[in-house]
Amino acid sequence: MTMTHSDIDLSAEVADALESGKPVVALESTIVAHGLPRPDNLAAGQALEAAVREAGAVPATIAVLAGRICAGLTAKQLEALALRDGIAKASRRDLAALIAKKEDGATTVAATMAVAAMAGIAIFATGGIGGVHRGAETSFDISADLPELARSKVAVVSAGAKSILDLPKTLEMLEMLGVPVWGYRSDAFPAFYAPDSGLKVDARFDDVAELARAIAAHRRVGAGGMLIANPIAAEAALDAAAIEAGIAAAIRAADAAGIGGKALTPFLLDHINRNSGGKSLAANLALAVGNARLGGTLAAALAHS
Ligand code: PSU
Ligand code: MN
Repeated sequence: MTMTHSDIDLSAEVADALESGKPVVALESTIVAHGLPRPDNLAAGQALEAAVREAGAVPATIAVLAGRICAGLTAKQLEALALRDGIAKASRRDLAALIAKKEDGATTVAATMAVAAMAGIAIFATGGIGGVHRGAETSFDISADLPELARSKVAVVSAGAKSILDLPKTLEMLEMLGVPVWGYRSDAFPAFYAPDSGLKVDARFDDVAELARAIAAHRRVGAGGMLIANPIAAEAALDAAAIEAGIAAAIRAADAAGIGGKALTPFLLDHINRNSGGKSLAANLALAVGNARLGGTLAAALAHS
């Protein structure tokens, strides 16, 4: 019998999978509620779950609903998250207040990792992680995703991070925090819409079984999580210079509007999406689905190892 956490409601399917050792992949809800525009965000949430299933694993989308942490949402719950206005963005530190006030929250990478670790889910797939923002040397704006990667024993499959962030500083912090950054079939750390940021991963894995063995080994000898970098497929990638102009414009608009704190990342993502004529959205969907598929494949390999 799997011991469940008293604040977490597992769906029947997720509970059954965890109990019987079947592969499970955690998915975040901030990407649905705050990372992608309506109505595509709902289709994206559904596509992520479908990709995990096609890879042979059970999806556990995580969110806080009326003060209960839910792992595994019904179709209706996912729909409400995607289509409702004003749902809170919940990082690790926000979970307790939402529980006490019986409120709703969409979980970020940090909060989703925390919940996955509590529920015993080893693999989590998303689009891109938060990190060190550009200008952090004066703003001190560094995502709680980075310390969470050092803390929770969860492998996070992502396409790297968007260059709304300072990618070299983000990788420096991951090194400092002892978080391995592993490339799936890539030597390069990807830059979300583009497969190569010009920066390197710590180790490259071409074989899923070998990568699953590394995850299992880090769970034994490491202290926290791992970042698996899965570059966007070449046919879905965008021109790096064109996307950089959109990112720079988004950062200027945020500066001009005085946007900071937890509102900054959603503001930048929305600005980029609105100004890219649908191209960034298609790429975002493609890379996130690719990550969900790899997450499912990895979870299956881990379960059978
Ligand atoms: N980057 C993306 N898409 C996203 C996010 C980041 O390309 O949806 C979301 C994730 O949920 C991530 C969060 O955990 O933004 C980071 O927010 P902050 O920078 O406030 O920590
Ligand atoms: Mn921040």
